[in-house]
Amino acid sequence: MQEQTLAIIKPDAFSRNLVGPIIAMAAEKQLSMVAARLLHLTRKEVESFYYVHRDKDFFESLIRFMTEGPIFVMVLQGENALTVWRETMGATDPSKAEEGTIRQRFGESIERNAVHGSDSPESARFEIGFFFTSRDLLEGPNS
Ligand code: 3AN
Repeated sequence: MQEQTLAIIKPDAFSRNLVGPIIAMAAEKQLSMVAARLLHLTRKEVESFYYVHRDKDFFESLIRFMTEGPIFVMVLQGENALTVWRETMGATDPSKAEEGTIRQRFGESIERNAVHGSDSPESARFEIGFFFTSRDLLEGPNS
């Protein structure tokens, strides 16, 4: 099934110039970029984006991390894009991520784990809509 997922290259990876290598890893898995933006999130934006985690102990620290520098946000499209991108990222905790995954290669800790990917079709819809309008998508269902 053709799907679209939201992917973020987080501040830790962006600041280490890892946008290129990470995009290359997505392309190797036949995921196409259909929208992209470079931005520096505000505290309010991170609070809204990660609102499902608002009650977690790590929420405040996650906000600090996600606002510390620019991020690269993109919509990736392809066959089973949600699963394929999550497999390409690896486990949330880089020390548990499989060999060759993005987080195993580039993640520094469970928090500073280089990338984000939507975890369900509902999250993908919310997250894509959070950053993009249908006009921003090159070849989406609405174009
Ligand atoms: P994933 O990004 O693998 O879907 P989530 O949705 O559980 O993981 O967590 C969202 C983000 O919150 C993670 N990418 C990570 O930056 C941070 N995070 C998750 N669990 C922890 C934790 N136990 N301690 C610190 N930060 C965490």
